[in-house]
Amino acid sequence: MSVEDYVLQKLKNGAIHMTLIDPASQEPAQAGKIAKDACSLGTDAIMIGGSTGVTQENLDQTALEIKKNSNVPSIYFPSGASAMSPHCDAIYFMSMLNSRSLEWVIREQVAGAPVVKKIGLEPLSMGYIIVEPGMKVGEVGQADVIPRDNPQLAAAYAMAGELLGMRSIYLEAGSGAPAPVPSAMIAQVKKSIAVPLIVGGGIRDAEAARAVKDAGADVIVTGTIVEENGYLSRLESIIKAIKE
Ligand code: 1GP
Repeated sequence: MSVEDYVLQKLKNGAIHMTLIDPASQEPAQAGKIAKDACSLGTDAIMIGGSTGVTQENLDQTALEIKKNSNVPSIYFPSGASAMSPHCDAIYFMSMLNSRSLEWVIREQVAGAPVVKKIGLEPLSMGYIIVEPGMKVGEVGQADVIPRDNPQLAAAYAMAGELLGMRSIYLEAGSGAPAPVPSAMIAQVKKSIAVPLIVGGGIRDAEAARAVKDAGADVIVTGTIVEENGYLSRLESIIKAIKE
């Protein structure tokens, strides 16, 4: 089964959780351990990526360890075309829709497309929208961040992505954001599109995860918490809140 079909199948039973692991944040063996723990707690997929510091080497090694230690698909969440790994099951083939720079809207994709085709990575087409504060990814991506009090603008971007043929939309507050994407914005985007809605950035506890899910997110992404000591119980309660 393709990764896209796997995700769509899962979504028939409700919202799902994805664990984001940044290859630049720990040794590959630790990434493997995190993936194993996350799988045992019921995460539905592992995303691999980070805004800075991802190299071909740390990506390949991390992806291999994750594959060895997990029983869910691994999806590369790229920060550009410079690193690409055949050891992931799929790649978010994504465009940062609200970047001011053509680099992140289309040029990296032009550089990466021939490689994705060549190594046969399954592409998961996605429109990436950065919401205030945007954190590192907003800065690196030169995003015109969506103001937190402007859900209509977020929805218009999401609709544009969908009408361009993108098969999922990601609302991103930025890794480590002080608060997740506002519920009103998630709800407005959700009712404006028919493709799966991914939401991430700043989700650190079960209460926040539940709010994001209740607002309409289909896929809830957490990253930073697994980089902290004693992440097991926190991750467990987040995944439970999403699945209940
Ligand atoms: C970043 O949305 C993800 O792309 C995860 O964010 O690290 O804040 O969980 P956190």
